[in-house]
Amino acid sequence: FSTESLVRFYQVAGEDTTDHCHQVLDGLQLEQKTISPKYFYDERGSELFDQITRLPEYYPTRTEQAILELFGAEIAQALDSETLLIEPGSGGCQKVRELLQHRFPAAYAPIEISGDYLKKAVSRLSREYPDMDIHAICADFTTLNRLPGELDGEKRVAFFPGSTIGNFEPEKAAGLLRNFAELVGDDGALLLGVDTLKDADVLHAAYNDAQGITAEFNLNMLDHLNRLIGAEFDRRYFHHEAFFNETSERIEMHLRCDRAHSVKVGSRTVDFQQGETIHTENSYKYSPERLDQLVSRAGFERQQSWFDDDQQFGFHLLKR
Ligand code: AVJ
Repeated sequence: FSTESLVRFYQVAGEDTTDHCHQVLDGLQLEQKTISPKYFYDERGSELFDQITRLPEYYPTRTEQAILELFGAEIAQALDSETLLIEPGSGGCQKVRELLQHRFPAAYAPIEISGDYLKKAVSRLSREYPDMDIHAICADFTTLNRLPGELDGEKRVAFFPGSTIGNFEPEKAAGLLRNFAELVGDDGALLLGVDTLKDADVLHAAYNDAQGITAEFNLNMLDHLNRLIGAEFDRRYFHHEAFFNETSERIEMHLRCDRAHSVKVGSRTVDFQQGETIHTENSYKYSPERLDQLVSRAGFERQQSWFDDDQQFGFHLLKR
């Protein structure tokens, strides 16, 4: 008799050619300068994102939470035949608790790139859910396409909340979902949390909050890169911009340069014109039609959906 569940750790060696300096320089060489949103998230960035999720204007996180609170039991029931729940990018394993409390699933496999974060989250979970097996996988979920062999026999469902899928351009988003399809196998499923296409003013406000936290989050990327790759960005020469791109149905975040100057990045110098921008993030908002397009491109079928009353956010159960 044990009061802690069985925990296994898997360290999946990534192609650690993640040379951040080269990646960043490649993006700054483009006609439209671009830096990946993954560089938002140093410790300060994660803290700022946490603050964003509690802002009055930022509806996605609290709406998603409300849907899980309202329909968690029903969702867990719909997934009842699955035995293993996989969560790519699980972070602190907070959201999944809304499913776990309904005694689902028998086994949980969080996939998280930060090993320390993963270990802490999992040791807490194992005490709270002593009956559940935990397979903690330390890996980059964007490149992981198979699970440790011993998990092959389980019937698998992936959980991908937070509208993280919205960060990926349509082609990449379909590729990522196809990757998840491989992870869950032929009779597997995917529970996907997606932000809905809605009134442009509501979207605009969510990314231009009155307290300026989103602006700080955006600018913090420059400080992060200064530390990470020894760049010499001066944040005083840039300001936050976020707008809804109607054609692409996405929020775009940019850092706009207020005066011409040059920035040392590693061994190179990057020139900035006054008024040009660094594109730091896309956040796609999905209409039902666009979502179904994406889902079918990835080889899934939408089986069931759960929304809040205003259809601001949705969870979608996708089957192969
Ligand atoms: C974590 C990608 C879902 O796109 O809304 C919040 C990130 N950026 N405010 C989003 C974010 C600016 C967020 N996601």
